[in-house]
Amino acid sequence: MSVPLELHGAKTGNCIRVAIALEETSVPYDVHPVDLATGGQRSPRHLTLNPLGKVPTLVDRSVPNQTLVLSQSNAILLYLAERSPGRLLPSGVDGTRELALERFFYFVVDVIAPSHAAFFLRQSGSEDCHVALSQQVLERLGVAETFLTQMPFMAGAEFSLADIAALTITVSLQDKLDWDSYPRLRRWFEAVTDRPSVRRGFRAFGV
Ligand SMILES: N[C@@H](CCC(=O)N[C@@H](CS)C(=O)NCC(=O)O)C(=O)O
Repeated sequence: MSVPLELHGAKTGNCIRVAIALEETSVPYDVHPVDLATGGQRSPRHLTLNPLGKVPTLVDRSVPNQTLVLSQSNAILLYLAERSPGRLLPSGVDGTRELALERFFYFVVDVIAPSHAAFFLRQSGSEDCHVALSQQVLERLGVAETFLTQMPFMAGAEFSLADIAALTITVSLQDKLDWDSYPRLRRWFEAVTDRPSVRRGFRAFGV
């Protein structure tokens, strides 16, 4: 019998992306909730897994005597893609895999990371910088409209890591987007949020 993976995390974008990837690949996993509100991420138990005191953390005990612990959400996503060939990244050598990776990194580096920075700027009282960076994040998300010109998903004919990366940030910005300007993005959003794996991933840490 296969040993379920352990996903230690909470209801955050970084953790939900991992849960969606696990659901999409049908890999058995157990959720280990970490209560961020009460500092569970800094508990001695969690720190033995992730000394940075962050979530998500994935533990794979499926290979005897070789427990694998990963604590960067994007490294986890790439690991899951390698573990299930063809499910989260195209496996062909025709450029489709490279496009999926390019778009995945676009959302992770050019949209999600500055969005986190904008949140930090607001918390630290830099309102002008927060507003300017938030506007740029929205514009960059809007670029996704061009990715969808001839394809149903962010990087082609198949759902991939690029869609997972685009999804959680779109959910968090959905009230700020001028949807009428982005008809393809709207169609994509409606389709991917309706996927059973995505629905289950969003519910992994509770509704
Ligand atoms: N680069 C890390 C960031 C991890 C991270 O910042 N996690 C947040 C939740 S999404 C966290 O653990 N916050 C609690 C804290 O910083 O105390 C990743 O992508 O996994």
